[in-house]
Amino acid sequence: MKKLVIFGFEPFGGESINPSLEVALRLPEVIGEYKIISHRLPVVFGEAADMAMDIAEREDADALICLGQAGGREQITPELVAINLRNADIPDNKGNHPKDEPVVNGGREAYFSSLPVRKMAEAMAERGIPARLSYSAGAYVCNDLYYSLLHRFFGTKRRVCFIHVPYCTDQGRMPSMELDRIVEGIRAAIEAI
Ligand code: PCA
Repeated sequence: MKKLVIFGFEPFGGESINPSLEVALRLPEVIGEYKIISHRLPVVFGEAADMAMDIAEREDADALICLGQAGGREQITPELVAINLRNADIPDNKGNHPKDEPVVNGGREAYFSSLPVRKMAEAMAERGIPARLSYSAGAYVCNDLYYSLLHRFFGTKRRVCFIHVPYCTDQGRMPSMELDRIVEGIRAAIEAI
């Protein structure tokens, strides 16, 4: 059976939960032809990526799906692009706040996802889950992780994508989505790989 590692982030920015982690932990053990393995990552530039790369190698993952919270978004948004830029409007969980730095010195400007993100967005929408493709994962820790994984695993069997999710209803912020609905969406997205 193929292995899919799914990453969720710890809370950040004053929140007590991060829906990305809650979703990663609620997925079934098997989806389609994939065994699902969930891991939690720190919201820290560089550290999240180093940890994720180690886990991907250790698990010999075939696919890597990173989830992250995108407060303010109304839909689940698979990300098409990762850019070689770090920029923080708020410090990460270790107080780093880089300004316009590269993720990888000398790395190319951007990578496209190596998983079929448009198809994944469409699969969610067909199930009635609010979803659309996004063309910017920002320049914070999520993009840092996404760029690092695509850079490291470019041309290998390990395919990678990033999916931003809205706040979940339990966070008491708007706009938001029920956790169960986000789980259903991510499941539909994985089935579409
Ligand atoms: N969202 C942040 C980092 C961690 C998370 O869940 C981001 O979009 O960069």
